[in-house]
Amino acid sequence: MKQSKSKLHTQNLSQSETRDEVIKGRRDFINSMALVGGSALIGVGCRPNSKEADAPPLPKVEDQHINSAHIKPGQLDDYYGFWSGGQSGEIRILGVPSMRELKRIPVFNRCSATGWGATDFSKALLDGKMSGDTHHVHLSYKNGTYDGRYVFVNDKASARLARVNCDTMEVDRIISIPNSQGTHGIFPQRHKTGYVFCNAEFRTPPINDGRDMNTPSRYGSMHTAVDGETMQVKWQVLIEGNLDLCATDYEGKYSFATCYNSEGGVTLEQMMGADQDHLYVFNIKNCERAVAEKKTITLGDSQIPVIDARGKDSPYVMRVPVPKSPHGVNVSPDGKYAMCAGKLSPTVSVIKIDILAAAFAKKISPRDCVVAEPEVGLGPLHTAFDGKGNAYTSIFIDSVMTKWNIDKAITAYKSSDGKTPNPIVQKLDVHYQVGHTNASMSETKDADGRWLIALCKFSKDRYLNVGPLHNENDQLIDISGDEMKMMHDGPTFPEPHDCVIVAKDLIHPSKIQSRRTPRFRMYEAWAKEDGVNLMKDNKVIRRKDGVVRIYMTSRAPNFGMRDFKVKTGETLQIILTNQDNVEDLSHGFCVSLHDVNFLVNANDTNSMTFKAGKPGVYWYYCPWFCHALHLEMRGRMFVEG
Ligand code: K7E
Ligand code: CUA
Repeated sequence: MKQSKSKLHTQNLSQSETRDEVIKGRRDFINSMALVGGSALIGVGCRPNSKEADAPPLPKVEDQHINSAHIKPGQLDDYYGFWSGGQSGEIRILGVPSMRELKRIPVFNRCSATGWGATDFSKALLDGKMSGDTHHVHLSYKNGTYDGRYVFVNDKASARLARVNCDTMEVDRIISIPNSQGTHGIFPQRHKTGYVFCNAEFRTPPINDGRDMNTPSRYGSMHTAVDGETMQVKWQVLIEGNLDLCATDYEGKYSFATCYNSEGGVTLEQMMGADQDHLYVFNIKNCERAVAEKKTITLGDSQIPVIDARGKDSPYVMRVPVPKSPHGVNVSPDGKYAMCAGKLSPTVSVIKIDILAAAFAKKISPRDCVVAEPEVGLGPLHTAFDGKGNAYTSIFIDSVMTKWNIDKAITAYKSSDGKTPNPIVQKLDVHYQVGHTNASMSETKDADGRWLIALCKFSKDRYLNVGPLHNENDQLIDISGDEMKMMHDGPTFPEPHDCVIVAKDLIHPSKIQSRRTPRFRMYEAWAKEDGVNLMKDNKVIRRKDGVVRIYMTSRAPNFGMRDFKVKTGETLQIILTNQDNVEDLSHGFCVSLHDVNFLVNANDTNSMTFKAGKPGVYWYYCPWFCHALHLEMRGRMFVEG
């Protein structure tokens, strides 16, 4: 089926021209709202309420019997999808292409099922905070592809970075990013587990202790380098504008950050003021040199070295001018280009990475690094790749995915009319208002052009009505052929901003709890202090500091202690070790009327601290169905006055 790209293009356009009026009407409504002003684009809270809007959409997903996304019962998926959980503060693991949700990893949230947020280890990590806003999930790299060790995720709400250990699929570290608010774009280096860069989206007074509150001209934001191995903050670069999305190159030379508020505005109108903003390019070697040579400052209580790069281009940072309020930045799998999506401009600016050095050396101007700027549609946000020379940009206002050819875009940019050849290959409708997109292995040198995900912010009438809070709609698109084909709808709980799709062979979690994470170092230290063998002993230790540590074991369908005695008001610490070394055999520990409930996996130890309540008998029990006598797996806590 040889078909010229241009023919395909015309076909698809004519297809969408004859598209059902219902959808057209609906979309026109949204577009008109979005075009009224920036506010509509940012808060498209204005859902259509017209009669047309309630009409059912066309059945557009491919039938299941010809659907390449169909995974039979018992069949395994080809990819792990790591989804950010948005406002839920968690990470989710989906199987791709089935889009089955396989797991939720609590990160910044309180999770009743696992006890995350209440267990001793998680409580220490979370430091009293119970909510988060995750946007960007990325894995650690080696030589341009995933090394299967860590998942990093940001918390925009409290300016934190968390790391999940892929062995246990649990969070092992959470750190706060100093001098920052709105930690948004993050991206790890791709040549090795080096830095994870974190962008502060909100400009604040550099020392934010009450000074300069009403002097926004003094505000700035931070590009922060965190060591992905030790999770220590190494250095920061202070910038005048704000920093939105983040990306790294493949060689460890540069990191990128989009800036939609080069105006330094504090209101929406001010932030939208200029027709031009920037892609910041950070020169990592030069930054490291400045840190080594102590050409840095410190701010307030923070001891982290800060490079003050506000105001003008320097050896540390260069500002590539790009049109109006850019959003996503994504680097192509061949490492050659950084794609900067225009958001309020219908374009994607293509920045050629290997000529950035010449611009840093002032041999060419920063704008000369832009080698293409194809028009892709209204409201371009993020770009994914198939490894075959095509880019796929999510178009928020138009609700389409635009497939475009990178080489053609570069040729067109150089051509006399700036438009020939037409780089646009196809536009595919998605439902509705797509934010992020990603493709299988797209963020690695091994992008394989198999699957594309559109994370749609609105689902409207796509599913059964479940009340005012609608689900999001994640759509799966087959990109293995010449044409994009919609294969699957997947409703998700708000709001997965982003996802990455990882070949299954790269991820190898343990099936039985591995006891090599920082959590176990904590328990081993406690056991040593108390002279206890975690794996065997069932003991109540009354410590000098007043804490009563109750070491207990479990083996289906028994706890190692049938009962124990404590006093009202005593601080109790239950440390439960699951002796069952059997795949999929989890127990848990729940103490009636005490708000104590946590999970203990096979070969796991977990713990929670609480105060003994009023005198009486309180049953503790195993909340995880583990055995025919699971309901009998319980014991009594005697609380004496
Ligand atoms: Cu585009 Cu937070 Cu990644 Cu959402 S950001 S869409
Ligand atoms: Cu152990 Cu139920």
